[in-house]
Amino acid sequence: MQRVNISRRDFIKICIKTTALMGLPYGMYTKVAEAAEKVVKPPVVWLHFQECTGCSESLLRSNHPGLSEFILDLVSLEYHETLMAGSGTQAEKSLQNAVTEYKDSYILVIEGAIPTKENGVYCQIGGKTALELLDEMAKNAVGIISIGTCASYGGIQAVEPNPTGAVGVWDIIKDKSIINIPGCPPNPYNFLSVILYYLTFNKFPKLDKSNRPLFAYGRKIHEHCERRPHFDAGRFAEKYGDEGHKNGYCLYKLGCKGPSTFANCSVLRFNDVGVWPVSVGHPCIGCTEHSILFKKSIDEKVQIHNPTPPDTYPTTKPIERGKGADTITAAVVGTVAGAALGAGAVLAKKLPKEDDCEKEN
Ligand code: FSX
Ligand code: SF4
Ligand code: F3S
Repeated sequence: MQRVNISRRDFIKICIKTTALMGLPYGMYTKVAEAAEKVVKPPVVWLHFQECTGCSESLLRSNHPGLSEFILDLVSLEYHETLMAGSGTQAEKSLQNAVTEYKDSYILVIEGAIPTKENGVYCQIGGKTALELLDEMAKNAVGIISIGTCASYGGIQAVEPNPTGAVGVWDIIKDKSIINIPGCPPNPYNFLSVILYYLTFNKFPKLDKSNRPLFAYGRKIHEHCERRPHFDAGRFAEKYGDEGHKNGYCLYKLGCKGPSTFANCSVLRFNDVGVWPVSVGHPCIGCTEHSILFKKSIDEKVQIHNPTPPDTYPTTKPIERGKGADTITAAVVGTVAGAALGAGAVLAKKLPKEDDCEKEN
């Protein structure tokens, strides 16, 4: 760690943060740290298919001291087209060497979707299609991590009419543990935590029905959103740049998919400066949800309850002392309607959810 400029203090801080993220008791961070210090690193083969490389970028451009170095030091990266120094036949040889040397023990990381039409001709590396490469490399892997929404579910490539027949890894490989870490791009800490979980417990974490680690995707972002009090009080931004938007009101009416999106963005945040889409005024577009991302337009509202116009979204104004009853009534109606929306969300939370189911992996 010192070699890659990570101080003991930073090392412990990252271990504590990931321990909390994995939902483990605080004291477990010592076990996580021990696992991270293991001399034998798990070999990782990382393949790129149809994607923008944003997943690797988000991991490498993190500005937390040494996070990318930390991640890259945890594993033995045998092959990664964007990062490796070798190219051409030299690179292909290192891929074959990895398969021979680490048969049945390497973790296969896939970034990007896999085109399936015309026998997969739309993505080829070293003369092999992504389909062939995935099939070949999956056979001898101990497990597969699909990083990003593209590798998990097809992502932007799979948008109708999906000209290349792009799909996610789990649509093709059926006989391996597949851990989906969706997000476009995903938070690097979620990837780091899956690796640390594997190193600590020698198995992959529990997954939801969409094969996402429950510790990271077990709750809706709406539950911990800082704009939630505005949602509950019926205070919404109506248009970009209006007073509500400037005042940090809830973005539901601008199409925020937070009430239907399972992810930890509102808690974990991005770039180590505490931001996430909603905090900077953009509605969540549900980038971790295969039924939402690129399927619902940005301004389309997700259903929370059956709205009963016209008082579902009343205009709300701050209650000012000494003002007429109208203003107060508007605010009170707004609060009641907002509470109804909130109650709808709470009720929905108690109903069985598609992703509530846990899977042993
Ligand atoms: Fe996809 Fe990754 Fe979106 Fe890009 O490479 S998840 S297009 S941000 O980054 O695969
Ligand atoms: Fe936050 Fe969006 Fe939920 Fe509003 S709808 S509280 S902005 S997650
Ligand atoms: Fe994606 Fe929504 Fe989080 S768009 S990054 S799931 S806030």
